[in-house]
Amino acid sequence: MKDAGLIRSARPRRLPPLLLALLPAAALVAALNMACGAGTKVEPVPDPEPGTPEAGVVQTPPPGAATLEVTLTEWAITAQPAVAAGDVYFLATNAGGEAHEVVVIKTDLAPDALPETDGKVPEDEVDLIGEIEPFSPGSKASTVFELEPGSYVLLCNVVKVAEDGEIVSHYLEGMRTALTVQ
Ligand SMILES: [Cu+2]
Repeated sequence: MKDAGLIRSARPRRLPPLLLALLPAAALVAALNMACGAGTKVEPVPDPEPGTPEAGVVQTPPPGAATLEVTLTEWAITAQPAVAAGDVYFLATNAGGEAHEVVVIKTDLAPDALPETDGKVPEDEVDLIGEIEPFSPGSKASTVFELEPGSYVLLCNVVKVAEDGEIVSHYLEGMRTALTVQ
């Protein structure tokens, strides 16, 4: 600092810890405001689920596993229609603007014919294999399931309740697709 002598008597230019802690949140709010366009008032939308979904975690596929790439958007879940039985490495990409999940169900029912209550497929009333928990837009997540031959459905079981009470069911909006394991 070549001009240190000039400000020797000045107090250190450091922000109080509380302000420092608030800076990231303030930057985020500013970024969100910008994303919504200048002059747009941002109304907070309550989230029925605790916490905000985080970015997905991608693991290395185990040797010998078949890979199934899954893409999530509003409102579709897409994947190749068939995959080989055994270890299946699910690699999911959230290409949408909201958090989504991947639920794997073994069923002979059509993807749009599963039981449904208040927009959700009751996971205790179906043969649930497992799921990738909701993860944030723009990220990827992976998991491995050992699948036997048969018919399956992949779906997103997220249900959002807006401030006005309107229910948005990702399943009912169309986030469901069939998968055949051979
Ligand atoms: Cu979804």
